[in-house]
Amino acid sequence: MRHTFFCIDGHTGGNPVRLVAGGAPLLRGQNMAQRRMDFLARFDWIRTSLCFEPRGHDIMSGGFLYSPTQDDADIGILFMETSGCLPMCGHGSIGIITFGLENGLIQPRNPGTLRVEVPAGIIEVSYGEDNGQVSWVRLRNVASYLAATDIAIEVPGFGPLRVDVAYGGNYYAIVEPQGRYTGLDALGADGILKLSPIVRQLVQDAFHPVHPVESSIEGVSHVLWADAPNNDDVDGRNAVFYGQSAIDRSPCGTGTSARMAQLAAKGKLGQGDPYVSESYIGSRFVGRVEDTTMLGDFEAIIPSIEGSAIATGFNTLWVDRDDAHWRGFQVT
Ligand code: PYC
Repeated sequence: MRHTFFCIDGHTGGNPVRLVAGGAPLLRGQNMAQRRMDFLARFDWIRTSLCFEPRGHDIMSGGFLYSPTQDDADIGILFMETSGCLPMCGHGSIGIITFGLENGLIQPRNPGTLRVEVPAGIIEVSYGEDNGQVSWVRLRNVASYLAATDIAIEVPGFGPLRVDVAYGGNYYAIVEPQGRYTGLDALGADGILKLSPIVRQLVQDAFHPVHPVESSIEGVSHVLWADAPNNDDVDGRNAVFYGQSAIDRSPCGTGTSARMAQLAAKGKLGQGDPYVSESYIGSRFVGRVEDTTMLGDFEAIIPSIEGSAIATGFNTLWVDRDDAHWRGFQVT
């Protein structure tokens, strides 16, 4: 049996985005959070076959467009990546919205703006167009907050670290320079890939966050290594680790939102403040603290993230069940 998926491939700030424009399954659920759980229960092979080798790789991510469940939303997005189906993905949203608009798959009610339903909630989007191409996308993200501070862990062979956990659409363990972590350049990609799964596991063992409103969102999935800027026009650098072996090539929309929430909670960012975030490869998102709010009992911010995406081509992929590796595989 052969399944065919028509994809638009591209990247946001260097990180891959695969928009599955044809072949998405029909999902059950009253909202995108329930549809996410239905997809994971019944169709996760679509994610693994399109994200893992041989059709994808350790860093692959993307998603699907769905009709929204709420009358006032324009479109729904379900995200996929190597680690699962994220409640929210910033670079993925920017890419999916760009490719969806450029190819007529998203029809905005009011050109220039969109209300987008994602599993983590509603994101308000504005965008600019130039000759049929989307030149920028700004997301008003979901409420983001600092969930825990100063979690003490001991990383074997590396030493002690104190880590905060913040939410920006996913839960992030945030490591600031301290002790033997002197910054991204000294740690390098090898160090990030080696230490991050250990840090994530130690933080997971110490603290299990659950979203105050949407209980299907839980657990620390990503590690954000924060660093000082190395340019006057940047506010902070980061390297975000996800899945088994991925460093986000973009500045990570939900990671930057979590970082802004952490800084805001510590009085280092205020309402209206911009935050230019730079990735491991030097690509940038422009963040801003748009508003403050409450998320359950937590003080939270509404961050925005602006960036741009580039499509690199159409990609028609087959998944043939006679192939011994039809679900895809990862080499760890
Ligand atoms: O941009 O939010 C993001 C993201 C999450 C994982 C990789 N990128």
